Amino acid sequence: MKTAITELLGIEYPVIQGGMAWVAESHLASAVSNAGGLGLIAAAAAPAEWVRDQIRQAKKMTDKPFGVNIMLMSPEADAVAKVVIEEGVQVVTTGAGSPEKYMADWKAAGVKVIPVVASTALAKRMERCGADAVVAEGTEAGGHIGEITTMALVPQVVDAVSIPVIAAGGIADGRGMAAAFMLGAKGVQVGTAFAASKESIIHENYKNSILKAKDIDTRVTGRSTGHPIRVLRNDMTRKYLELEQAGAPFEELESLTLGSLRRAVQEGDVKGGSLMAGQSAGLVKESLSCEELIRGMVTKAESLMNGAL
Ligand code: TUI
Repeated sequence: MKTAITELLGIEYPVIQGGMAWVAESHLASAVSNAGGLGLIAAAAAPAEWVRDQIRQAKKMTDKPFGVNIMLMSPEADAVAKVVIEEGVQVVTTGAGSPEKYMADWKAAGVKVIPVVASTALAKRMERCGADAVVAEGTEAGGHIGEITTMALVPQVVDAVSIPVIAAGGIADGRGMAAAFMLGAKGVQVGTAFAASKESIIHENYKNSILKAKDIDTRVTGRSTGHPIRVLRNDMTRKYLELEQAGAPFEELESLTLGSLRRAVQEGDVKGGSLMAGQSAGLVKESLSCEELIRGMVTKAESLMNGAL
């Protein structure tokens, strides 16, 4: 399946993995890359040396291209921005901010840069400062989100820029992939379905929560604090949303979520943890290998499009 994204990244299928904090580490990233997509290691708020180690681990497990996702609100972002250059990482995706200040150094080092955007304004700014492509991420996605739906955002970003656009948010199968192509995207970013995949290292409890989730089971915490985060509903979100509704101070809300993603991923705390997941969780019914997932998506999308690509 050849598109501007497979050509840009030198990969077989136009499927990139979401940069999921605590979830997207070297095993998952190398599995996605070995299956013909683009795997990503999520730097999240981790120390830069952890990211370096993960890059080296991934290189041992795959000889295909993979990338690093940099969360721009992290205090380690400057250090991680250097590590990706030092380690010869081929692709960087970014989230939760604008990567403008790193762009010149990355471009000079030959790193392909694909910022995740949630608006046409940021997409245009990213194109102007040299981005190779953008991920247009709709509000259906898990984790930190924007306001606009994938269906409305993707074609508007496609019209706003001339670089290739990757659609994200709510895509977990070949139908979503075909729909994304119809909106003008040249690739898709998939998060939740990879988090639930066989190679994903997340705790079984977290995986099972994704597999059991129904369409209406996600909630958005932190709208009032300016950091909206989509997660699966549980005791934590019930408490959080009650407090948020009652106008609780920022510190009290923060105390509920501090360390909560790590507790979900590593300890399987599905009651008090932050089970970040997108609205596509209701579509994810079994834990497939990354290869089964990608092959299945691509085969279905191709048959739906009937050779239209
Ligand atoms: O970044 C994500 N998703 C994430 S990051 C994350 S880690 C985190 N944990 C706790 C609090 C905050 C973050 C979990 N999930 N997706 C990409 C994304 N970026 N979605 C939306 C945006 C975004 C939003 C505003 C990008 C830029 C932006 O404004 C930047 C500007 O300067 O205009």
